[in-house]
Amino acid sequence: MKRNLFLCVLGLILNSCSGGSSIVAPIETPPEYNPPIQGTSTTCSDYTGDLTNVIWMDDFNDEDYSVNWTSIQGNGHEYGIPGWGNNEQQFYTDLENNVFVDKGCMKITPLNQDFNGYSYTSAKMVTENKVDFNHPGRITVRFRSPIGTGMWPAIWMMPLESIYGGWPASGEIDLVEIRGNNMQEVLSTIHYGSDPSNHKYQGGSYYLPQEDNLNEKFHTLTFIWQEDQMEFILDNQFEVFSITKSQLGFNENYPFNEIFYLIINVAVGGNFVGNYVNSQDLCFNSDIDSCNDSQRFLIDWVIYESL
Ligand SMILES: [Ca+2]
Repeated sequence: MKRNLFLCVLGLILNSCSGGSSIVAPIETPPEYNPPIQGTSTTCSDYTGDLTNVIWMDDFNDEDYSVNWTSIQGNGHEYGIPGWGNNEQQFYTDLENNVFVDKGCMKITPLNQDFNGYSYTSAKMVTENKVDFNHPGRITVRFRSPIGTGMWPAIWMMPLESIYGGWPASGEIDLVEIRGNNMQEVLSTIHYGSDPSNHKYQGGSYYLPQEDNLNEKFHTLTFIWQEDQMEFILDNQFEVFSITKSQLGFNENYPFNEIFYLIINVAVGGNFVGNYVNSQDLCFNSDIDSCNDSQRFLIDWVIYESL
């Protein structure tokens, strides 16, 4: 996804501020598309696993999410990075139609909605200055993806203090990125490099069978975070990606042993999804009552454990 101020503008010029997302995973095969399933409001679960090692968790049983999460506004202009550095087309709001907690889930809804000169609205939720994450630890998110061409749901992390410099020098950790027109692919990626012109990334993807697709079933992604080592596991069994400091070739300024915060959002359009949006795949703010949860990003719970 995206990041930092004027360095990022430079990154735009150099076509390197996308968080690499557009670079990391060009569309390799024609995506399989299924029309949204019809359904009513989804009832989510309560976490039932072992609580022994829990440092922090959010099961989204409180309608007021603001204890743990802040809703970021805008399209990036305020941060000097229009389109959030990726040519994204949405304007983020904290309006209930874009983000709310319901039946045990946080639900993010990308919408057709004219707003401040943009054609789409959505939500971007961050734990910055509310919940910190560090190694050694394990972060697991249970989620279900919206389906639709142009949607870009993501669960990722940025450094709380960019002590090695602006993006990407202080790192970026993408736990989950999904293209809304491909419900079988999960991508995990890390970004680093001394400056935007030297942006580097490493990542992997896992392809689910159609019967286990991301839109019809919940999945979990676990980020196992150790000193000089990171591992991304889907559904507690499939490795999406793993990497070590030595594999990355770091001797110093390795940025991934620092404190990060969590981000959950749905972008609309942008380089990662090929800059094409099928607006009919998104709900309409003018007809919000007919919007169903298959077109929303559902976050059932987030759990942060010690190792
Ligand atoms: Ca829940």
